[in-house]
Amino acid sequence: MPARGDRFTADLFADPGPIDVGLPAQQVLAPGALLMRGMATLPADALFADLNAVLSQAPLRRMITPGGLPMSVVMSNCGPVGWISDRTGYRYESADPENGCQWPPMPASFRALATGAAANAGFEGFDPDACLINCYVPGARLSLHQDRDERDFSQPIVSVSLGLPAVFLFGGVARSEKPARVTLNHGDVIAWGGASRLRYHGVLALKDGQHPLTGGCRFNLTFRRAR
Ligand code: MD6
Ligand code: FE
Repeated sequence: MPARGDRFTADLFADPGPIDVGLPAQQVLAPGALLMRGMATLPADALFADLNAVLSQAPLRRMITPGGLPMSVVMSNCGPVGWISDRTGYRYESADPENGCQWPPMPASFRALATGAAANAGFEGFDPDACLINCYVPGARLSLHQDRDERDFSQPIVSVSLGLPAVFLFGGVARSEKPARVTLNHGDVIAWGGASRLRYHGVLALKDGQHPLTGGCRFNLTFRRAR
């Protein structure tokens, strides 16, 4: 005759079956590089509204590489300085070359997310002066590169993904190192610096899709301390 407690005991230790634990909230990609899944999901609507206001002042445009090729990603900037590329090279400029005006101010929503993400990743006091806005439509890609146009490599970079997913290539500090592939989804944020600051990285050609917030494209915001 079973004792009264057995029923409880059986339930307590019963196999609950498969549980969907989802993706890990945070993932160290390499020393100094932290992926924070979904960190920008909650503020995404506000970020996107602010993004559209910025783009009404400084529209997306196709920049030309120093080699003379048009980039497939269209870009703009906000903040005190903006990253540009043309036949004479890559650099930061305080004025938009399209209209000679200062780049639009960095929205408070952008800054708060960037500094919060940096602090969470161990980069306290990050004070970005540039936000590069990248827009990918299907087929657009970014070839393997290092971000090295900034003055102080002790400062991290914070990257925010909005809209369609993309496959991010995360390489080593040598171009020859085979990059890892990391899918970046809507709301994902990466902070990277330290030993990872000069890692090669890129984005594979965007796949077709529709996202409820951004439609048929992916936006990436990268925050830097350029000067
Ligand atoms: C992108 N990101 O995700 C392009 N650079 O669309 C970058 O080039 C990048 O995500 C430096 C740090 C993080 C990044
Ligand atoms: Fe980059």
